[in-house]
Amino acid sequence: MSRAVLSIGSNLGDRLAHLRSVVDALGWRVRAVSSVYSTAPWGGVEQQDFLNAVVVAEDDSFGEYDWLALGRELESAAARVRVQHWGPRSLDVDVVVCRTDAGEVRSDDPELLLPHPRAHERAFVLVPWLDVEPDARLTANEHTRPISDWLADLDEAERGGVHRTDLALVDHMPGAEADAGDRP
Ligand code: PH2
Ligand code: MG
Ligand code: MG
Repeated sequence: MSRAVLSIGSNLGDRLAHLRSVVDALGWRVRAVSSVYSTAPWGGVEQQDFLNAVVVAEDDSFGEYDWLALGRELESAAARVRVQHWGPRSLDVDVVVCRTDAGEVRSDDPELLLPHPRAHERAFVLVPWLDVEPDARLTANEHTRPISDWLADLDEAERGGVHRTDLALVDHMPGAEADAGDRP
């Protein structure tokens, strides 16, 4: 079993379509999809607001690098443009945490740091994640705490920049339906 929490974001082009492309590509792997949030840019680069969401996905045959590879493929497919570190992008897919039968994956690989080392500082990750896994815990700086506690520690300004929208990534929660047909 491999279960990943993916943070997805876009602030260029058709932002909602870019986020939807992730849910569509994940297909039967999707277990939960958060609301879509409009979020003030984090990281000090002046740029357009983002749309952000969190998706939980499972695939027995996947390891953590498979989630990374799939995320990168989808970023390319969205013709990702990134000129500046932490700057505007058409689609960003980040693996926040990954759990396998062996437990939670920890990775020091600079290409795939797990758990994501900045997730606990980002309301645009924690708020949508709470929608889909209200009891989730996250390790940062050697502390493992409920994500609601990490969120409570953030500045009011940081939390206040994250607004739930009426936009949706799925019309209904995915289940055993027609497009589940490619499940192995
Ligand atoms: N992604 C970044 C940098 N800043 N800010 C928001 N609000 N949402 C993002 O997804 C985001 C960001 C780098 O990945
Ligand atoms: Mg990112
Ligand atoms: Mg990224």
